[in-house]
Amino acid sequence: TLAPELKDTGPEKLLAPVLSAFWDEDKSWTLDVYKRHEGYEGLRKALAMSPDDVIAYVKESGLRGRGGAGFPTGMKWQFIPQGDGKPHYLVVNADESEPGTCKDIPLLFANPHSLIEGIVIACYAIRSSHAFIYLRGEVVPVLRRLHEAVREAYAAGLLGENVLGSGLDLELTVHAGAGAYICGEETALLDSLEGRRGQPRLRPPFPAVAGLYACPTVVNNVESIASVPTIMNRGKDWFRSMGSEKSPGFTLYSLSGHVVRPGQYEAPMGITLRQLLDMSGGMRPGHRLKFWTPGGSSTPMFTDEHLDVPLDYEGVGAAGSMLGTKALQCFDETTCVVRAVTRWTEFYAHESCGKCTPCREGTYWLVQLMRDIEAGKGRMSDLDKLNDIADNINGKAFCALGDGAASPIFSSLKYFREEYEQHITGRGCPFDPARSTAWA
Ligand code: L3W
Repeated sequence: TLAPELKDTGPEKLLAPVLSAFWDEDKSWTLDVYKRHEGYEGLRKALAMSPDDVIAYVKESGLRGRGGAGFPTGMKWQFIPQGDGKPHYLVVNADESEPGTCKDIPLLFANPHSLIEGIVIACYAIRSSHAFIYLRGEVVPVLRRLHEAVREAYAAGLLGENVLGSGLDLELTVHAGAGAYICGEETALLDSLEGRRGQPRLRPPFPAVAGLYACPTVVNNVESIASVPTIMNRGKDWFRSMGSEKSPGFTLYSLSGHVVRPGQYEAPMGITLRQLLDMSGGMRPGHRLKFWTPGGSSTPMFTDEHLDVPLDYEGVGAAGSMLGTKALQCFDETTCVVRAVTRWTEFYAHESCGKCTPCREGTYWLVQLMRDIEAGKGRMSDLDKLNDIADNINGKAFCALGDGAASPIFSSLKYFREEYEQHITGRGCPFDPARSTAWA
């Protein structure tokens, strides 16, 4: 699915800095600097079109949600019923917390106006007069910066009454969550925003029909909305000239782990981890890639056999994983896969909201088994039990948190069963015997 022109391209030509184009510039987060870089030009173009035409344009651009699921953004906007007499809301999901994912927070820190401009365009399109940014509460410096950017936008007439003389009245509220992974699930986020304990709601109805305060609501990821202004300004054909047919455009990949230069790399959809490693100096000297996640720990892990899988929804999907948030965590041969999966499983058990039994009980049980195996106290029958428990969570939990917890179990057993067995037969971790509490 990789666009033909990308197939033999060298690493240096692959970078496509758009959202990250001026992150290094002095005071990159200010309105002045943003305006020097085509800032709010996309909005001017959008306001010259009808709201329905803006929705159609975003749909034709092929932009897909950057928060994990890859749902077409324009289609989501189109779901909002018109003429229903109810208020419509836009809620931006800035609750970034998927393990390994670190793209929205740096984007908000360095270039908050790209999100604000995207919000104004989206609200004009879906006929909303109130938008919310639900930000992860711990990132206080980002919260301060967002508040400052919103203040600047109000002062410049880009928010508030009659935005740029268009007749659009728009209020933007920045809300800080209290730091729960589950609140990144769109319906738990809405409950939290309404002042309740953040737990997922049954879907359908989807938020587009009954979302915030039971009104039609679009919930979009930060990067999805921040990508809209450039699409409006430079055009959908420009956007479609990058990436692949079904996954067009540019995107932010977060590269972390045992790589020489970790960080955010903005490049077309559909490039490969091999190409990203070339850009980032590769794995640390003297070491080789052992396993990696295409989109955070919720996406089934890959190995060095998958270095050439195109990082788009189709390529990664066909190879047996999910693109997710494009959080590429790379681990070398010094990493114990059992330890890594134990750590992730502890995360899911800790973050499980407790609403549904498969996730609440299943993640707890997985942690007990994983800890035992890691400590050299496991039995061979535990491996089938792990698979069985994960199978009873996967697709049976209330929301995607459960599926996310099951996925590292399935994929690590698929690719590294031998390493689990070594922990059991050797009664301890072959990588770090000091961590084992062999009990024979
Ligand atoms: C109206 C329909 N709307 C679907 C909407 C729906 C949602 C979007 C995608 O999970 C994944 C998850 C994580 N009418 C609709 C409709 N929609 N059908 O489309 O929905 P869905 O169910 O495909 O996915 P989701 O529930 O949004 C997102 C994975 O992303 N992930 C990311 C995790 C990141 C965080 C974080 O950092 N906070 O949690 C990583 O892989 O596991 O599978 O808007 O309403 N008929």
